[in-house]
Amino acid sequence: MLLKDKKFLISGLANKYSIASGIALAMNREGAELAFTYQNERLLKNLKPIAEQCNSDIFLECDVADDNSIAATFKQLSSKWKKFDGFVHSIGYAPADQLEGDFLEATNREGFKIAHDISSYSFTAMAKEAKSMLNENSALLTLTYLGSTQTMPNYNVMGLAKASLEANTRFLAASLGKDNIRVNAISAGPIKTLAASGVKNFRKMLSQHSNRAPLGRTVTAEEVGNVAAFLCSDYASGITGEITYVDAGFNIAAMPLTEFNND
Ligand code: NAD
Ligand code: 0WE
Repeated sequence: MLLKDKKFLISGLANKYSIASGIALAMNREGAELAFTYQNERLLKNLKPIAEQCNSDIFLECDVADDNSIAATFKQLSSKWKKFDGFVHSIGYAPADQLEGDFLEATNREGFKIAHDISSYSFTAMAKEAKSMLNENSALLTLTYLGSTQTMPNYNVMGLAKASLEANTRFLAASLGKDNIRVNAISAGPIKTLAASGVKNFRKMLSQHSNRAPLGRTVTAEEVGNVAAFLCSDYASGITGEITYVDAGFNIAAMPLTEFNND
């Protein structure tokens, strides 16, 4: 039991396919007590059954676009938990028109601002509000994607926002190190979640991934969850500011070996 006697707040669980859902189930399996945030009323009905599976009855509405909402969330949490051991930030968003077509054509000031605000600043904002309630040895975790360092069609301004989120992870790690709070990110391979469902040619991307990845397949939210549980546990006490890839090895392979097999 990696996370026995630890308490974590999970954000970004929109439905059972969410990466946050795989993370919650793995962390609960490892003994963590969990609380959840949800973006709006509409998503609460999807969250409840999974929270129940995790024996949690703490659901807090939190729209990370709004500082008051973030502050209210941690104030409400403090009436349940005086102290806790960290949170998982599994939130990303850009307006749909930013994620289609040529980068230079698609990107505009408002889309850029929203992508960076919701997908990167919100991690800092949550850390600010959580800090006074965090135990020593706490761990913060966020979810990023390869589009931060490599180009690809359509990911566009989200790539820039993920680059910011990864730098955010390092600067938060530097800032919170003196309090013995660790901050890490998981860079997950593509997974068919709600956020991916609107994306054009996503199925093609999944099959390209399987072709190039050394493990010859995609990854599951459960596999991401297992690494999340480790990074949030005391077994990872020496790891902070790190981006850990959970992508079946895709990021290390420049070309698929299968193309050149002679047999
Ligand atoms: P998802 O749609 O299940 O989760 C995205 C979450 O962001 C939702 O729960 C949504 O409510 C939340 N959100 C958006 N705007 C918000 C706001 N203003 N306030 C509060 N919450 C808000 O999709 P997912 O794929 O599980 O995404 C989770 C994280 O994983 C994101 O950061 C995403 O970029 C990242 N990621 C996803 C993949 C993938 O292929 N699915 C790969 C790598 C990284
Ligand atoms: O980070 C993500 C999802 C990001 C995302 C997706 C949406 C779709 C719906 C952010 N904002 C929105 N806004 C919407 O209105 N991923 C890593 C999954 C993903 O999204 C892509 C991908 C991959 C992979 C978009 C284009 C190309 C590849």
